Amino acid sequence: MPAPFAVMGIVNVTPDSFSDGGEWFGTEAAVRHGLELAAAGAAILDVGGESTRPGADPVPADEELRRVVPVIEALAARLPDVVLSVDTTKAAVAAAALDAGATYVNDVSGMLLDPDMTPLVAERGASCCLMHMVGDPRTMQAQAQYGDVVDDVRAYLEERVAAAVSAGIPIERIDVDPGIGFAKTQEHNLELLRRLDEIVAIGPRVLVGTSRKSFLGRITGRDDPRQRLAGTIATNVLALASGAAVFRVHDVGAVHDALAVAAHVVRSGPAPGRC
Ligand code: HH2
Repeated sequence: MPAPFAVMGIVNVTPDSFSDGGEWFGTEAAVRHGLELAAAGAAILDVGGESTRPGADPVPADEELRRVVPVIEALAARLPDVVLSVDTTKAAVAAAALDAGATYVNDVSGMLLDPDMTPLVAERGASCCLMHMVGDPRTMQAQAQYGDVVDDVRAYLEERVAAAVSAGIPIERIDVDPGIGFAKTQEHNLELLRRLDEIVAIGPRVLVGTSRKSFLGRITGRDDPRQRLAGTIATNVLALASGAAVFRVHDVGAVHDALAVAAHVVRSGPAPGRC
């Protein structure tokens, strides 16, 4: 039986990502890291060339392309069974990544920042993740204001899914993500995880990205993001129990094994579809 979850390994080709900025900034190091993550159990590799941490400066499209395209090309040649995702909000970057071998577009703006993104994903038959965020990474934390955060995120994602489907993206190719840490306070993040089943009820596969994020450090007192693996595992296991299916993480091996064990306890039915 295939795993009832997919681990998405993070390959940040950036100098400034919040937890591993600069570690894999260079084609060779990033490709080596991607190969290691695949060997550790990643079914999807998410290659990004622009940090989305709060306050991050935007990266011009040509620079983002220069970072991600050679990495995706090399990984596609070496890993035919791994889904390659590009983490971008720019259609030009997504188009070049799809040409280079990616088949999945992870757009933290829910395909709202670039009007060319939805038609591109539809035309190219790609899969995608629609994430909830308000504003952009420079401004988002000031916009963490909701009536009921779960109701508001759910309504937003339902609207983005409907727009994507009406533009021609089949629903089976869409994942949704509540956007942990994006325009959210500590309590918003915890409430979304507590009531994740309400996001799962929207229908598409749910992706969660809690890996090493600051809300974990606020609870555990771990200031160094690399010290937040235990918190990452706890949140991913709880999310699996609530019905999430895709887990975006830095520490693939440990999270994969934790999810594999948890899945044997919480799920006995068939896998929820593609990776
Ligand atoms: N989080 C980050 C980036 N992309 N995509 C999705 N779908 N969901 C997430 O939660 C998510 C995401 C932030 O993490 P990271 O890539 O490690 O940091 P940075 O944006 O600083 O590169």
